Amino acid sequence: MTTDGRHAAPTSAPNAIPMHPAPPPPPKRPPGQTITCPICASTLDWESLPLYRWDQGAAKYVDLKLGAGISATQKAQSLRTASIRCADPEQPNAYHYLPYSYGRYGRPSVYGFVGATNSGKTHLLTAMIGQLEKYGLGPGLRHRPITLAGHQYLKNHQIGPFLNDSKVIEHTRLNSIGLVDILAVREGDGTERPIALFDVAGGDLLEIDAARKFLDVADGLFFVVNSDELGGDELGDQTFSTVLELLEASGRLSEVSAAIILGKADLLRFDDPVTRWMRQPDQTLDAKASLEESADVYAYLQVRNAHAWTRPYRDCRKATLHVASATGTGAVENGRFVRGVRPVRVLNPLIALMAMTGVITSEEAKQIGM
Ligand SMILES: Nc1nc2c(ncn2[C@@H]2O[C@H](COP(=O)(O)OP(=O)(O)OP(=O)(O)O)[C@@H](O)[C@H]2O)c(=O)[nH]1
Ligand SMILES: [Mg+2]
Ligand SMILES: [Zn+2]
Repeated sequence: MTTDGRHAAPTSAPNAIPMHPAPPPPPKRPPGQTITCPICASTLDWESLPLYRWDQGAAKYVDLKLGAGISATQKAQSLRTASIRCADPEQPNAYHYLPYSYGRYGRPSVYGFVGATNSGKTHLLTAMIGQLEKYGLGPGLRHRPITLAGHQYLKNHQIGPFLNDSKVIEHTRLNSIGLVDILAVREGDGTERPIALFDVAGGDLLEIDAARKFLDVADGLFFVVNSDELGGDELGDQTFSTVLELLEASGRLSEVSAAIILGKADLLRFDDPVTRWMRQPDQTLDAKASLEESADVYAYLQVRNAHAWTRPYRDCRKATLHVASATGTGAVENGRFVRGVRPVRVLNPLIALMAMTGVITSEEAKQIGM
């Protein structure tokens, strides 16, 4: 999908590609709950919207007809890859399409990545989803992908080449809507809660209104500090301040939680306390350790004269700070990380954000974030 309301070819719009069977029955959506469109912020009564499907041959969205005679399995399969259409209120006759699964399970908790171009957002997100697939979220937490077709596409075209073949991921296409994946998360025997992950090109965050519309619905943000740029600009990352100012202007700053990630931490592996935290376990829900790590990273950023990068910690509703590396290594030759890829502590920020935004609600989770 493109931000100007036209739709892109499905090869670049993973959610549009139907390819994966195995239907799990969806939990019921809370009755009467509306969903806010993450692209234009319209309020949508999800179940009343007509359904569409991507027609590969015609290269466009067409009406999805669920004939009266189809079986429950066929219907579930069609719905899993169906889309809904939203009419952009600001652009007459402009439409955009969202996966039907996006709002099917209730209002998703929306998380986005914020940081300048090259800060490492997409590698971090990819490593996060990859590690999640491999190791899960840790004790007491379960997850499953909701947009199965989109998730499969992501696995085949981004996560696999990155984790298995150590391939460098390309910069995020400018002017593209950044919904990357939707997951359902369940804590113990509790209800499943959907989370939606957004990745936007750093350049778009600074300039393109449409690309940052998801800020109107965001519950949590990963602010990615580029370790390679520390000390380079004392004013910090301009995308951080731009996003925080936009949230303040719309009165949403007090609703949004933040996980500040000192990313590409492999570049700082000889600095204490970075080296110490890199050796600590991932997939942990531990309020005491989280507070200690936050305090250490905060202090480290102060020492490195990077005070401005800690602003989300002061401004947002709740916040934590983390040490993480998407790749574990930096050297690149011919589009590959030459020493292979070994993500370090990429899941803790996700778990912390889920705790801060109320997706997980145990006593320990409630104590995460200041
Ligand atoms: N050393 C090291 N380098 C990394 C790591 N993650 C990413 N990089 C490098 O940083 C570059 C940029 O990473 P991206 O994930 O594309 O950055 P981005 O923030 O998504 O950039 P835009 O899409 O342009 O906004 C990559 O090409 C990698 O070479 C990491 O964990 N460690
Ligand atoms: Mg990117
Ligand atoms: Zn919309």
